[in-house]
Amino acid sequence: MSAATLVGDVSMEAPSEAVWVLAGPPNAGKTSLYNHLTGARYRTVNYPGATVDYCIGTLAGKPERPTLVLDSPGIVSLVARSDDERAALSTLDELGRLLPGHAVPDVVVVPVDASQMSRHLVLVRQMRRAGLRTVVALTMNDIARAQGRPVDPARLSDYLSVVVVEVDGRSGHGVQELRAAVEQVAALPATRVALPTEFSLEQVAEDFAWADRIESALSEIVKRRPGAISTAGCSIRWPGRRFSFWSWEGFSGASSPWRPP
Ligand SMILES: Nc1nc2c(ncn2[C@@H]2O[C@H](COP(=O)(O)OP(=O)(O)O)[C@@H](O)[C@H]2O)c(=O)[nH]1
Ligand SMILES: [Mg+2]
Repeated sequence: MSAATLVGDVSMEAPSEAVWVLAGPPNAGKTSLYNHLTGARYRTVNYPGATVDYCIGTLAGKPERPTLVLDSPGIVSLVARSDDERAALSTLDELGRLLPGHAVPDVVVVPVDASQMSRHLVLVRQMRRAGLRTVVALTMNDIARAQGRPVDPARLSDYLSVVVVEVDGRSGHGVQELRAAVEQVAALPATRVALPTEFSLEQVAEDFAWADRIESALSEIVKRRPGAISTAGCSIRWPGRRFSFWSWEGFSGASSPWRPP
């Protein structure tokens, strides 16, 4: 069997299928979401030239468009530091090597751990900058809530200009809403994807400062208005309504979409 061949009954020859890739830091909740989205059915797949295994399965239920869901190994940034990370990142810009007919994922679902926001947000920013269609699944908000600093998904969505859906990776609460949001984003026109090959120190510093500002702004809101944040369900900012989802202008530097609450 060639390295790119999927094991089992998942077809490789259906380019009409959508592909959603779960990508993000280790322990952010990727596999938990994968299990909820696919009904925990999976096949393993091996990226050509690498020893990294992925889980791949089909979106459970009866989606309008048949959809493959891919659970990839953890990454902390879009510039690889190891072979495993390089292989994981290949699913974002060289997906065709794994799934012929698919150049890039239709949507990248990024779990963001609400209890460790700033590191995780930097990755989301890099993904947006790379042109990837991204939806944030806000996980671990139960932990952030227990720590007295829950994250308001609606406000986070405003700051990021990305659709944000709160989910609980253990119970699956919010996964139906996540799925609906991802389907909407998947229907948007594709953009050119270009992953960075390196980062300048200035860029990294600026990205972290940006993420810290968002984290501080979110916790300021909790301090000023304790109990004001909706803690149930999810919040979705549908593309095109509150922001121009795919326009990147002003997404970095002085004209960042971040604004104080
Ligand atoms: N408290 C809490 N735990 C979660 C949540 N989502 C996932 N977990 C747990 O976090 C751990 C890491 O999750 P996993 O899906 O394996 O993360 P991955 O490394 O990104 O694939 C597991 O023990 C999950 O049960 C969540 O929303 N809240
Ligand atoms: Mg995992």
